[in-house]
Amino acid sequence: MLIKSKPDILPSEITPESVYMSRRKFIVEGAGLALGVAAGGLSTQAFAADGDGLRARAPADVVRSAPAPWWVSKFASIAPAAEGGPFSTEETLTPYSDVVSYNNFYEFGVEKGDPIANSGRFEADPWSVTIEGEVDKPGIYNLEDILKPHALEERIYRLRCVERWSMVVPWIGFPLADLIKQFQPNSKAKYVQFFTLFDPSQMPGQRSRFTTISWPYREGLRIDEAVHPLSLIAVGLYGNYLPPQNGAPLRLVVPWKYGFKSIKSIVKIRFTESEPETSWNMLAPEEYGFYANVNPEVHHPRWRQDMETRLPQSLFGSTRMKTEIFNGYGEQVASLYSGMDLARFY
Ligand SMILES: Nc1nc2c(c(=O)[nH]1)N[C@H]1C(S)=C(S)[C@@H](COP(=O)(O)O)O[C@H]1N2
Ligand SMILES: [Mo]
Repeated sequence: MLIKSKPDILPSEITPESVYMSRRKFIVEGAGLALGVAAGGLSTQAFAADGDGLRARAPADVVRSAPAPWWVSKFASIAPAAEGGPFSTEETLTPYSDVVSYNNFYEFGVEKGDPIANSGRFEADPWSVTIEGEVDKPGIYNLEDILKPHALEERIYRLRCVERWSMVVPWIGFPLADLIKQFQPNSKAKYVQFFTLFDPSQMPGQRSRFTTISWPYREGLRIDEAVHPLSLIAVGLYGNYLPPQNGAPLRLVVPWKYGFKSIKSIVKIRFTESEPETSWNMLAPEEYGFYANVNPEVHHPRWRQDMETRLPQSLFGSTRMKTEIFNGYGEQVASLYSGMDLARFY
């Protein structure tokens, strides 16, 4: 079959997920990233001096002026990421202004600029997380209890969206494995499922008539994927706390899987014996599988997955690059899938 090669990625190609939400809308990308930052209430006040030593810092002129949540005090002791190690790429970081203004967070709207525009008053503090299912220490834990035992670290990961764009983001967080150990799943726990906050009063996307996601947004991992050292619970980025549009106050980051697995603003974690429901799979099972490992050979029915555009996009074009198996983390994660047919378990 002849595949027409295109000179560059088209806006219509990098917004497929929103097609479900509003088929009639055409989406204009890229322009107005800087405006989006202004509209989202970011100010020129510098981020407090906590976190000295972190390698990657948000530029002072684009950081939120809102009172920093208390957990930012933990950032002071974070060591900078050791570049080039197994946990941090040396690739050029995607600028902070893009990371916080070009987002998928359908709870706040389906367009890339919606999350920053609509999440300015989002309340991420106080926050609690319910732990339930096949676990020895179920309960409702406040964020402090969840964060207290863990040392935070910086990790610089690639993030590859199924829409064929990618970023390089310096996260702050701790291994999901450590959080799982904290709550002691029992021997029946074969999977772990995550849920995002459901609060239509704060999340306009959950009130939308066009919505086809059955809220709350949910995701899941096999337990061996969840305890893999690359799986991260992030509470910050660029030396600062997570802005709401990136999933405040805590989110998952699974760098070898498509971005939709990296669920934001988690309020519930459930340990299960069987494979849990996941939002995009519920919506379109032929297009979005449970595994969703980045794979240049297994194409989404509407979009090839062998290339990606690295953000930022500029007026002069953008960086197209080859997509790597497991998003470049194959050496570390391929063994999780040995013997599995990755085309069948997409
Ligand atoms: N709750 C929730 N989590 C979500 C999403 C969402 O719509 N809702 N979008 C996902 C998708 S498709 C991507 S690509 C990443 C984007 O993360 P970022 O905006 O921090 O770059 O978040 C993921 N997590
Ligand atoms: Mo995505």
